[in-house]
Amino acid sequence: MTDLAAVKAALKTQAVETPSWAYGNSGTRFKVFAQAGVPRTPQEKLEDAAKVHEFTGVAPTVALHIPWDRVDDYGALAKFAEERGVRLGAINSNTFQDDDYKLGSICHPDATVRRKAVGHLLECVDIMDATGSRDLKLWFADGTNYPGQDDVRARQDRLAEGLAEVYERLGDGQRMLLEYKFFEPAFYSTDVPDWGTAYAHCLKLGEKAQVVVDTGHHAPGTNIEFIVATLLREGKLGGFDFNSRFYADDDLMVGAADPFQLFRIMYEVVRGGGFTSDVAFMLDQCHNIEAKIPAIIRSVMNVQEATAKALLVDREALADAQREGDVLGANAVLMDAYNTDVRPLLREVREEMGLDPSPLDAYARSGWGERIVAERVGGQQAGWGA
Ligand code: PSV
Ligand code: MN
Repeated sequence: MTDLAAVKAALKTQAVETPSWAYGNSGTRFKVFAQAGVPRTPQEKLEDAAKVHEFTGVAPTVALHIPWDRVDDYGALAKFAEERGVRLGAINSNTFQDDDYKLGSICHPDATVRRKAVGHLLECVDIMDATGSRDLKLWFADGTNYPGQDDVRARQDRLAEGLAEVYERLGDGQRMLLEYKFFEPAFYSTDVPDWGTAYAHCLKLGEKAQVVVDTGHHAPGTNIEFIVATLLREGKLGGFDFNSRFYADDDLMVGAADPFQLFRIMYEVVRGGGFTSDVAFMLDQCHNIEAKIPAIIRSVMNVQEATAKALLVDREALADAQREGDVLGANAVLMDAYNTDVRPLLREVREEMGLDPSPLDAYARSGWGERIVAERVGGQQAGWGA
């Protein structure tokens, strides 16, 4: 039997980090569709993120992307966030949008470009000092398009050297989260393509270096929950970038494409003790055609629902069935939890937290969506590169 009170208590402590870039305009390589009311500044992104937290109660931090969220005074930005009930979360670096990075950043064959990339990463740690952020999130667009284009092994050496310099700069309580992605923008080889490569680098660097699993960064059919279980077992799961994919790195709402996969992942998180550890649960999504704030609220709720189902798994009954080799019985225990309608439970949890049981309805009633459309007129809307 699962202890419902414990499940509820766990759900109340959940924290999902929303990404500042999800509030801005985004699109595909074909078109970025602008939406009315989109933030023009990092501060306006934080105002929107504060609304997501206000109505869900479980989205207390916001990830920043540098340079998209560059400001003169990061301490003041952190204060601005706190005044609205949220905090600044992971600092995401960007070594993929300058012309210099055509052949890579930290793995580039030219030492001058590598220095520039490492300089940017060190600047991100300076920003973390000012914002009080714990995590530096690293994703490298580095790789090659053609066999022979560069020495793939030398690129690994350059990567290790650059990462080591940044690692040395981390302060107490700060971490470096290394993200992998199997392809794109490079098409032949990618310098951090998979969890094994990320893990190998993190292991050598030390305990402040951890792996990030972006759920969209895998080939079709990859058993992501196995990766999660393995990284947790090794103490190397730093966090998630949640989103869902139908084809490649689609960045759609987490849990939209495959809620069962999200449940399986969250089950391994719960099973491996990751739910009560330092694993960062972040969203990394882009809302190209749908309303952004409701889509982010929906995504947070999808993570909550998958977590609730994972917490409801009768672990004792499962262990018994597994021990007895009861294949169908064990599968049934897992499926019973997955097939539970957890929406009434979550409504209760929200009421007990002093929230409206329906975050989306409460948001719609709040008038915030209409207010930002009316007030955010003129100026340059935030979007990729801004
Ligand atoms: C790369 O596709 C990525 O997932 C990294 O996390 C970046 O920081 C983010 O997208 C930018 O949207
Ligand atoms: Mn990501």
